[in-house]
Amino acid sequence: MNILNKIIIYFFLLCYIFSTALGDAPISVLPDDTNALDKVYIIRYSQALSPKIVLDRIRDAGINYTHRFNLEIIDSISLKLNENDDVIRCSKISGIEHIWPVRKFKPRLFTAHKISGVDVFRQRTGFDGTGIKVGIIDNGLDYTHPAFGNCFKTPGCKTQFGFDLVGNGTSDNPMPDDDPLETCEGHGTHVAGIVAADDHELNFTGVAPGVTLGIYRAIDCNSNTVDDLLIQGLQLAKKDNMDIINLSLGGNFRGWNDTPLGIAVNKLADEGFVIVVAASNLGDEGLFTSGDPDSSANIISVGDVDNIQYLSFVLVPSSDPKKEILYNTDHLSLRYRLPGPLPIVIANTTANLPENDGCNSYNTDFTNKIALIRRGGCDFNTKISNAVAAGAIGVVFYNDVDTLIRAIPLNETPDAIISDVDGEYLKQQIRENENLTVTFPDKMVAIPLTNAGKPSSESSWGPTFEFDIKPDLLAPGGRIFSTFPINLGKYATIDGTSMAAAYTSGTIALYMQANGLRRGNFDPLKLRDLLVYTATPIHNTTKFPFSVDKQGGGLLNINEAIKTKAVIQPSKLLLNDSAHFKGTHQITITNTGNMTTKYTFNHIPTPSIRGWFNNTWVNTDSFVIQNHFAGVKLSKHSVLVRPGKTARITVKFTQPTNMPNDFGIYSGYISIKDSAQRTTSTIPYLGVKGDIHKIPILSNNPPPDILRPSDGVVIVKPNQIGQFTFTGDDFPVFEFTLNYGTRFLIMELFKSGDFTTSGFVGIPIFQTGFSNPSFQFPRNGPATPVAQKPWSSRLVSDINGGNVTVPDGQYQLLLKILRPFGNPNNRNDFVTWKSPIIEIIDPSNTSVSNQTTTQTTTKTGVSTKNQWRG
Ligand SMILES: *[C@@H]1O[C@H](CO)[C@@H](O)[C@H](O)[C@H]1NC(C)=O
Ligand SMILES: *[C@@H]1O[C@H](CO)[C@@H](O)[C@H](O)[C@H]1NC(C)=O
Ligand SMILES: *[C@@H]1O[C@H](CO)[C@@H](O)[C@H](O)[C@H]1NC(C)=O
Ligand SMILES: *[C@@H]1O[C@H](CO)[C@@H](O)[C@H](O)[C@H]1NC(C)=O
Ligand SMILES: *[C@@H]1O[C@H](CO)[C@@H](O)[C@H](O)[C@H]1NC(C)=O
Ligand SMILES: *[C@@H]1O[C@H](CO)[C@@H](O)[C@H](O)[C@H]1NC(C)=O
Ligand SMILES: *[C@@H]1O[C@H](CO)[C@@H](O)[C@H](O)[C@H]1NC(C)=O
Ligand SMILES: *[C@@H]1O[C@H](CO)[C@@H](O)[C@H](O)[C@H]1NC(C)=O
Ligand SMILES: *[C@@H]1O[C@H](CO)[C@@H](O)[C@H](O)[C@H]1NC(C)=O
Ligand SMILES: *[C@@H]1O[C@H](CO)[C@@H](O)[C@H](O)[C@H]1NC(C)=O
Ligand SMILES: *[C@H]1O[C@H](CO)[C@@H](O)[C@H](O)[C@H]1NC(C)=O
Repeated sequence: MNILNKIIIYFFLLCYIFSTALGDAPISVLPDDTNALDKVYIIRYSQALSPKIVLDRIRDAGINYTHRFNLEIIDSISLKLNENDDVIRCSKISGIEHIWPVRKFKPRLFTAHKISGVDVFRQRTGFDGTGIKVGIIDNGLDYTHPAFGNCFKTPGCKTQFGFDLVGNGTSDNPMPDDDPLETCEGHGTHVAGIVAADDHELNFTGVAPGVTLGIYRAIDCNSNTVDDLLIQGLQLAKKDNMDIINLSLGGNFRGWNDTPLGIAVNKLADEGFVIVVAASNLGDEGLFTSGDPDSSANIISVGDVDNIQYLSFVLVPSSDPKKEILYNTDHLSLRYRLPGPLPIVIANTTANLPENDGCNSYNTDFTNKIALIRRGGCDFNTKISNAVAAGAIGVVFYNDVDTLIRAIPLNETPDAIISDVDGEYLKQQIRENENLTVTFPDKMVAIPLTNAGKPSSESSWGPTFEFDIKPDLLAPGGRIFSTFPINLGKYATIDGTSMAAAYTSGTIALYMQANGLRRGNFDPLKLRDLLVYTATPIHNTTKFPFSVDKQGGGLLNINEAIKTKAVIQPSKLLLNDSAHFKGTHQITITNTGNMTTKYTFNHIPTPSIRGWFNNTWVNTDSFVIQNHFAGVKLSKHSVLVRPGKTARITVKFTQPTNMPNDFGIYSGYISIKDSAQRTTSTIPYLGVKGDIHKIPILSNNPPPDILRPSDGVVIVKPNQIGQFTFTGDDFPVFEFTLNYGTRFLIMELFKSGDFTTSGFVGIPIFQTGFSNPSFQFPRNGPATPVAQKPWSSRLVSDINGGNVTVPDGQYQLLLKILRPFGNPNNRNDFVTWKSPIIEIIDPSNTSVSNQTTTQTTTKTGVSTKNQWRG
């Protein structure tokens, strides 16, 4: 390394200097401390070592720890340490290569079917997934449900593998045991049902009822999980030799994939496992909301489409056994826990009901009765709690407007909603007969959905920060009926990309069985490609499909996947942004059929999506959708290909001419019609209009600032002075808004006004006990406007990697953010911000400053302003 380079790195990546000079392992800091488990870390070691050697070295260094898991697939262990600074000591141990805090996830499981030809395929072929092993990493399974045979690991049982990584503990303090039975929450039972239910009671089957299940319980009863549990789940699924591994976390939009979880899923995909991951459920939050690990390159990321219909149920009043009142519910607990007949009472008998019926506690006694309550005024759960407190065993809501809504949120108490008209009818019946009862018979009525077969609103928009097309495809996920733990109602109807991922896992099982595929005898990436180009683009209007950015290849289509005899590479054409525009692509098509065929090529454009206005990302409802299309030139319009032969065509794209350079997305498909097989493949393409490198990655609206949590004072102006004693809440919180994800962000402290080496003081040690560099921030946007980093102690790491307490005095923070596609060794690739002056004062002498803090503004509601979505 030449001297100049050394100096540049010294200036711009001080912490790297001490990592490389002293061999310390980099410690990644999370963008938000609230997402980390306290003092729990994933520690990656060099491949030559083993967990035991590393644990010995850590103990020999005098560090106390509690061992959590060995994560061999990523050459790592996870530990809980005793002291904050133990992590810094760990980073100095030889053989340790990287340390990550363990992130907490709150998978958005329930942001609340029959489409895509699976029925037809099963009827026609008789395939049901027999012989294929599907590993489900979720929150367990109520295998006592008749749909799963009330068995576990016994001969002939559907569930042959499994483990409980959480046990009677929580994700923070797991107490693993052998039995992944789950009766507390329901998500795992629901997705397992979508894959594999075989229920003779309601004649309900999952997509592939013949598969063998492996159930790895890694999410606790409060719907929390953490990285190391999920990775451990992946590892067990690998050990049990699952063919398909399915994982879902509708996470925060980080769009990067070199997190521990991202590394783990890519590794398993490389080893031949099919990994199916739910796209995030952030569809409302605009462009670039692909998550982690669903942004990983080699996995199948699945978004969802709404079902064509959903199931309503009926209740019958004793006054008229022929009267069937339709009710909707997310889970069928009225039917299965309270079939009736049960007395029903009007909860509030006041004549003119206020808006907020049931929002306060009752004086009446509803013991062993169903309470009839009007909707409105407060949330359903509040009303249910009040009714339950008065003794009610179930609640029937009636609507306050003239419709029947699809569902009400899940609750432990059996509940349902009926229309306002039926509500008034029931009230009349009760007034006429104080002993009126209702029954909840076993009857379902299918109600069509208006958005049937269209992409669901909750399904995230891509692309990834590196312009990959994600999701890869869509599958049914909106309003999906499936199994549920018996004690929670036995069946439920739920929405989400999780359901779509489960649906895809089941469909892949059918495909694998039909083609004799097993792990090891095929390339999962080629299978992913096949599913992408045989998926069917979903049309919004008769002319145009929805943007590729929403639907990837389109709706999963097993019949096309089975039928096609075209092997096409690549399955996605990535055009990048305007600065790195890649306009020329070659497509190869191999005819694996036994007939000569003619392939005919066409261009199907999709409307452009713009979501960046006034220097900020807007939410999806403010998108501008226009007919800006790429120009496409094909080297041939058709080609004859004999059996076993390969054709090549060249596609030359030009960017849409009339589209502004404001980071909008243009996209479309190249379709390939096969005359002999009568199949059509579609290859999605996508580009970003504009130069993302030039995006103002650090927003000036709002500008970065320093916040004092104790009084909400915000210090913004460059020459302002913020005084801090670092006692109690009196410390600075750095706030900034990122308009794009960054791979690398670092904060350094300098003596006020001196940003040279001589002014360098150190790198602040943040709450979780260690210093920068911080990797991989997501972008901000209306839903998560600001990133915050609280610096709560006076500690910084110094040039030797040791810690020092900053003496009283005046300092400034330098925030450095690597631009998109920037080179961390090039100073010009960083955007920087110099903070207002931070004056550290002795708490015993609070009047040392000669200058008073001026021009401050006060923020209210500080703590609510920046919660990263979990
Ligand atoms: C480790 O824990 C033991 C027992 O709790 C304690 O005696 C010892 O001082 C601890 N060592 C360190 C380095 O913290
Ligand atoms: C800082 O260093 C001192 C002495 O080297 C050590 O006692 C202390 O535990 C360290 N604290 C942190 C947070 O690293
Ligand atoms: C977990 O808790 C249940 C109920 O309290 C108990 O029956 C079971 O034995 C516990 N399991 C383990 C492994 O401790
Ligand atoms: C399930 O199917 C069987 C045989 O087709 C039929 O007899 C039974 O009534 C069905 N049950 C339900 C709940 O539809
Ligand atoms: C019942 O309605 C009356 C007004 O009509 C209201 O004052 C009272 O709070 C309601 N009771 C409950 C428990 O909501
Ligand atoms: C309701 O039931 C109670 C108790 O069984 C009985 O005393 C009362 O007469 C009944 N009321 C009517 C209207 O049938
Ligand atoms: C769907 O088409 C309608 C009518 O042209 C258009 O207004 C709307 O923006 C389109 N939606 C999407 C998501 O493309
Ligand atoms: C061609 O393939 C079809 C279906 O794959 C098969 O039925 C047929 O026998 C094959 N024909 C020849 C000549 O191999
Ligand atoms: C951009 O800002 C201008 C001026 O405040 C406003 O009129 C316009 O509606 C904004 N555009 C969008 C898309 O928000
Ligand atoms: C405060 O004023 C004194 C005397 O005027 C000066 O020596 C000192 O440096 C000042 N301190 C600060 C923090 O500005
Ligand atoms: C995989 O699919 C969904 C979505 O990722 C996820 O919620 C579920 O837990 C996973 N398990 C199964 C079988 O699908």
